[in-house]
Amino acid sequence: MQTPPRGIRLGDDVRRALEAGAPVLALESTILSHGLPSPRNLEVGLASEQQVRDAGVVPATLGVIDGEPVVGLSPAELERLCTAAEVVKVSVRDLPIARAKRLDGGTTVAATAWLAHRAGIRVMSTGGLGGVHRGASETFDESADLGTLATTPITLVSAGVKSILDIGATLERLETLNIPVVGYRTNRYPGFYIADSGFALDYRIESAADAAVLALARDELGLASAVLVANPVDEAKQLDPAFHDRVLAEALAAASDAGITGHDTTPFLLDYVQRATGGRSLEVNLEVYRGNVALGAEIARAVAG
Ligand code: PSU
Ligand code: MN
Repeated sequence: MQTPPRGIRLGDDVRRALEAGAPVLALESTILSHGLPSPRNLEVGLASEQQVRDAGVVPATLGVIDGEPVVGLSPAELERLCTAAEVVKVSVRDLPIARAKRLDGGTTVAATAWLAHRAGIRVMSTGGLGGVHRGASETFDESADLGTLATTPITLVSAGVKSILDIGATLERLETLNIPVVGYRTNRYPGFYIADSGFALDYRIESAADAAVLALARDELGLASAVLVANPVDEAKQLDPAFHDRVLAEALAAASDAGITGHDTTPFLLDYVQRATGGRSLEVNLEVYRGNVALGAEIARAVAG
């Protein structure tokens, strides 16, 4: 591996694994700092890392500590991002600001993918991707995840985007940005809490090995886009679709009433849905995430060959 880029600190396990060409899986931390309630967030952060280790892969949870981007947070650092009062949500545009101001931050999919790629990591798992927000034709609110993934060659496992977003528009933007999306054993784009968002996918893969072949093909062509692997939750474990639609409508109305906009939108809606479903959506969320971590670890092994 090339020397780690300046300005990024690698955890010891991660550095050793990358030097040895051993499989590493990158994990984001906004899902912990801003997506899940405390103390579940820390439990999930630690359990996910253990799940990755049990699969024979080195976990690298990314975050920003005192302004410094860290690839492979220590347990104490993970705890700090899960519990500290002042933890900002750090996307790529926030990295220089966090550094200059020495802030602590949970990294979004965009910032995590970008940093992980710079560190030499090839596979990452998350819960749900950011995307195009409803009403974006007026507000221009589209997650920086999309633009960043267009130029960051990593393989990313997610369960699609949450239905708080405009899923159709998100898929259109992914196409425009030349980002390949494949369903894992499905031709339907998953809707995070539900296995089928109602949108079709053109392509599917059947195995982690297929994902590795796809990443290699991208590399051989000299393309820089991420490869998105869309991994649906088990239908038996999904949120009831009718219940899901009802809560979603309420959450969107509440956000509008409260005048929530910009980067506060995602955390607000997710928190609303969590409370309005009495924790049921949280259980599905965690199930989805476990599934994505498991598949990401498998793909990390396949990619490391
Ligand atoms: N979607 C989720 N859960 C999350 C996020 C997205 O289902 O926690 C987080 C991810 O870190 C993602 C970010 O990268 O929110 C997107 O935020 P924005 O729309 O402000 O770019
Ligand atoms: Mn936004």
